[in-house]
Amino acid sequence: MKIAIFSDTHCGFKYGEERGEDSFIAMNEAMDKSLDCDIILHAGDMFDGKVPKPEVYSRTAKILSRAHSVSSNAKLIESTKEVSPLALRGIPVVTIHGTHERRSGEMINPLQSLEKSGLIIHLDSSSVVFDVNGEKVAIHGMSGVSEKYAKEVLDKWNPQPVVGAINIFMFHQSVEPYIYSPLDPPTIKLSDLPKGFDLYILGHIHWSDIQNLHSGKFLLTGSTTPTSIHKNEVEQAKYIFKYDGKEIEKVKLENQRKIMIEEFEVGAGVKDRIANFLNTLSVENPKQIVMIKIKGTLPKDVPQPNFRDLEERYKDKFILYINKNVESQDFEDKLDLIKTLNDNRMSPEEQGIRILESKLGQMNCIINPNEIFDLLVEGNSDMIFNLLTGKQKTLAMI
Ligand SMILES: [Mn+2]
Repeated sequence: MKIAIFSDTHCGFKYGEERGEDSFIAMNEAMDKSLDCDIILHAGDMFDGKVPKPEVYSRTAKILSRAHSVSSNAKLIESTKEVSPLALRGIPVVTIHGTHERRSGEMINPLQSLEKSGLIIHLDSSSVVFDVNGEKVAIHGMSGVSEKYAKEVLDKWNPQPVVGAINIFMFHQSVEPYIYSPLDPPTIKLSDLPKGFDLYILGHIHWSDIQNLHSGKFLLTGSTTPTSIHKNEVEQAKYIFKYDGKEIEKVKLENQRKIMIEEFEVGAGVKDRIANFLNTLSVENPKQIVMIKIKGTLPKDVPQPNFRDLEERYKDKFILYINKNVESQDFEDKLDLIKTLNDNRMSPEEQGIRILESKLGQMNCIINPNEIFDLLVEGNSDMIFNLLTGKQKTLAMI
């Protein structure tokens, strides 16, 4: 048997923007490389959003439907949930939903919707068993839940390995030491995972890793495309994985942008130093993602330097982010802000204004945050964008 595994395709990430095609290119390549397998597993965050645009949904559906046009030796023999025969055409695609797709209560998430269209099997604390050329493989899937309930949900479900089968446990959470956000700490440790499975597959975290766990193997799939970029992702390629019941093979995804992260100390000549560095980089196709992180702190009365002209000057050569989307310092600031907000017990509106105020302050913006906040609440984002970029000078409607 051969099982293809990938995850965190984030279809629709930055849709309509310069990187808007990247998620589809990567998922298409992942699908290309999976078509010689009997089953395809997707460990969550197929979509970047809970309610994907029809354009995003249909393009994702089209990629998935390619699995149905190729024959597979996998036959469903047992299941703890109802499976549509439509989902068993060609290579079955077995999925769980992730944090990006989770919706509350009775609301239908996009993976449940794909399942109703007969494109996938969606596991949510449920299991399916296939026969592949006389070998049995059982796939047990726990879709993403709030971290604080993860342990409880797992304990309540209490999945049991199927005797005589290769058993795969697939889930989408933070697990010590694979943590997405210190604001949302895990309740599951690796050692809490149920024993007796041959392969544990974890989505959610966007870099990849393989290690031994209990008497089986543990695979952190990583994403097929970078979203908020962690430094571990810069140091490794993106992969899909193929599992034969014993070994995990890594298959590298080729159509990826190079990513570069570079740090600079704030202070005199920082813009020249960044420009000198950018001039040493090669211009690639597709463009490299270059993340510049400005370190250090300025005295309170010195305004933050503005890097928009640099971004403008290099926009044809790189996808350039200066002091944006970089974790650590930026992230710690947010952490502090959220702690302060919690301590001060402000209303959501006050909290929103406070966050906006701090962002505008960083951009040297002189516009009153209260006024912009009201425009935001009204959904008048075009006008705000024009104000912030200087295209519009007053708050009067144009
Ligand atoms: Mn993800």
